[in-house]
Amino acid sequence: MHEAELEKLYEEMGRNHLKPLWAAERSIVPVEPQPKAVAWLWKWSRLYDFARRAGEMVTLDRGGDRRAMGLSNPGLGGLPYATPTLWAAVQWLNGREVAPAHRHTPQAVRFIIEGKDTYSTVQGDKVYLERGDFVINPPWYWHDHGSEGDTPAVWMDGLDIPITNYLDASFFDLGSKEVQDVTAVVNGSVMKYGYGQLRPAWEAPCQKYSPLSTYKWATTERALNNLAKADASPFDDVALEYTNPHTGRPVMDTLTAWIQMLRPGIHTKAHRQVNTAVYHVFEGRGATVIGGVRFDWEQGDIFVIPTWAYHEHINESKTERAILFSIQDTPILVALGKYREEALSTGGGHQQVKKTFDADKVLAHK
Ligand code: 1HN
Repeated sequence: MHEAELEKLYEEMGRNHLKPLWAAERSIVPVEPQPKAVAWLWKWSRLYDFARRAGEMVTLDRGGDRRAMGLSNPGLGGLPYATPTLWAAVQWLNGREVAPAHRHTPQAVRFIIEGKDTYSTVQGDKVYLERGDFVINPPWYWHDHGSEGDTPAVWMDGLDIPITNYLDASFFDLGSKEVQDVTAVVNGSVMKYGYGQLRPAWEAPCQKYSPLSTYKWATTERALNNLAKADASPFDDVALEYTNPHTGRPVMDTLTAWIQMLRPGIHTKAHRQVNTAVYHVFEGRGATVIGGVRFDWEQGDIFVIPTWAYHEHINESKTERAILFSIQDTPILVALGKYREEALSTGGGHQQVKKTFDADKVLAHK
């Protein structure tokens, strides 16, 4: 009698759009995160080939104005997102091509993989880009890109599109000018603000967004080499976060970016965090063990670390460094009071490797 009455109660509640917590409490408030996104790796050879073919076949116009190929995490049911909070892509720009000016509320960063005679103009600040440069694009800032030479440019984009759409906060403005007016001297923000510990004396500090639109590779590499001589993290080896030099804070409210060097012979300790990350292998080869699965990587590959998964990095080369660029959603978790991290306490800080990742084999099993 009791069972049937209870069923009836739940059924009536359902018809009135009510859901009893007690009947599904652990799925509504899990004991720990139950991420749907999975650890994954995309090989550069394939990413590059697809992007190059799109470069031959797809023209840029004001309807589709960026040739960006988004990474779609196989755990997210076909959504075009790398993680629940991060959109990441490989973007291809042909020589002598322009990606026209527009602006939007999603916040963006770019990391240049290949580029010669390529520029980005962000809110009137035109900066020429080279391999290893890092570019920021605050929300609602105008931006256009162009290639003035004959060679293509390729970069990785990171945007907070998933969280912007979750919050129903996306706005996009195509504007009327294909190319923005350049309002400062070319490479101006790098020359003015590229020496983080020194600031033009007559200006106030930039509190909200970094005054520097492009972080040049030469400066980044010098910082990595010097940090390697002074200190390193047991979990991430020689790791640097890109910051607003005037505040020390991450460059965006919703995402941050790191550059890290794994020195020859390094095997870091495992830890896990409540955040998600998309890594691009800028240089070298090595492996990252994520949740007990070994992901071998080489230059250009892109891989995802989902939330709350133990991960550790390995560079087995005796002579060559490996360099990883990553975007991470940590600022959102920190701002909302939900960030946690934990070191692996067993196995001397190292995970047991249960298998090696092979995208084609995983797909074959499906
Ligand atoms: C965008 O403006 C860029 O400027 C890249 O390079 C990716 C994805 C969605 C909307 C705007 C870019 C984008 C984007």
